[in-house]
Amino acid sequence: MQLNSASKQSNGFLLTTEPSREDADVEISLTSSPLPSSHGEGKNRKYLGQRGNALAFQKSEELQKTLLAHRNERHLVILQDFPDPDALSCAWAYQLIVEQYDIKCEIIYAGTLSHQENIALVKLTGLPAQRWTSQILKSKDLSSYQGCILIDNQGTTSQLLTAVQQAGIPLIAVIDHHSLQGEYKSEFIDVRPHVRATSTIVTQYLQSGLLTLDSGIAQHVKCATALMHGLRSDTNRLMQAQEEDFMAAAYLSRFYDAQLLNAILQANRSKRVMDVIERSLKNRIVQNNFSIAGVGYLRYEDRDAIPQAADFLVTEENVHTAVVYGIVHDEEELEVVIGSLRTAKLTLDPDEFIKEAFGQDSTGRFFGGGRTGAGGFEIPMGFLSGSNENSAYAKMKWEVYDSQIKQKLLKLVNPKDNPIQSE
Ligand SMILES: [Mn+2]
Repeated sequence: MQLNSASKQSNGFLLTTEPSREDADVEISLTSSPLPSSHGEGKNRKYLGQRGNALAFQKSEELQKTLLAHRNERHLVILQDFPDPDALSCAWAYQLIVEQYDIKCEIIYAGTLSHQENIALVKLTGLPAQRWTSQILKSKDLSSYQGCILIDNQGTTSQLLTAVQQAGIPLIAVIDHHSLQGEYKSEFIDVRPHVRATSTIVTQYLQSGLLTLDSGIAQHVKCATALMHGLRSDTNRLMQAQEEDFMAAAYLSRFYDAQLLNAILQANRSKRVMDVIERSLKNRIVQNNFSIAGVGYLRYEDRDAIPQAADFLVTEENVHTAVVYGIVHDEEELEVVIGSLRTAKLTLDPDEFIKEAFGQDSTGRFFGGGRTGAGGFEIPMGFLSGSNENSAYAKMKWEVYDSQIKQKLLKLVNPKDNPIQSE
């Protein structure tokens, strides 16, 4: 129980609640605060005493209040179906934070850990995330949970949220850095699209006292390492990191295990992932600095090959944006078109681009979205799923989707094909 360390800081919070996001550029020197600082909190303040801190403090205080109101409960942290290091590490840190409030939370995802680095991250750190397939979901008594939390996603990329909401489990918190995807009835919302990684947001919670990291505790060291990995992976190895992200990384550098991080990063790609990258290279078309590649069918567990192929295609000279997509199928003949966008063009907003290219489904839900530098989309194939025993049929089906997606993308890529911009 370390509640007091957080509550002692409430004076510090109050000092900084007036400036809002617009004042993020104003430097606030928290270190000159005359308030008493015990337990080395003064040091923590120094790290946060830069731009963006006011909002971070305010949100940490709000989160603390929310957690106090939910003591002794059981919660579910829902991650995207294919969780990335940013999501996994933040969920873990969140779990450690709420433990202090006697809240038990389980970290769940519906899909699979696809990227070799994610598998290594979970194995090497013992990260407590659980895969809930539809069968497992059915076997669970959801009435034993009093709340759910979305971290590094807003439910649009998770199959689990619908079931959880149907069970009447209220949304307690949304913590994310993707653009706001809709209106949420959540007690606590911290969605900051200008921050490059959710790991930065969660590290700021740690810095403001919601959990005092201790390098003597192995779990803390592993969690800090996971957060460092999450932060690096969402900022293209810090190359797209901004001051706030660097400040968070600087703080984590006091606790993380560099050797462990290195071991996670050493994980090799599988042959099948290499094959998808090869297909993306062969199939790509380059127009107006966009590289577009359909890679055909791939297995569910190799899904992460798509963003990895996009990461690779965007490195070609004269290419600023890459889009790679394919039809991903699971064991049960369920098929979905999945695509990834990577861009180095600062003026291209992946969220806007994907929403404009693919639009919405019949319920008004967009097929995808994005964050700085990256985006993704998922188009369910519904009635057309499966029945690929006949290879001519499978080929035809792929060609239809391939042409349709290309047309939609090329409308935006070639201004001459864009009726809005012609003449
Ligand atoms: Mn993220």
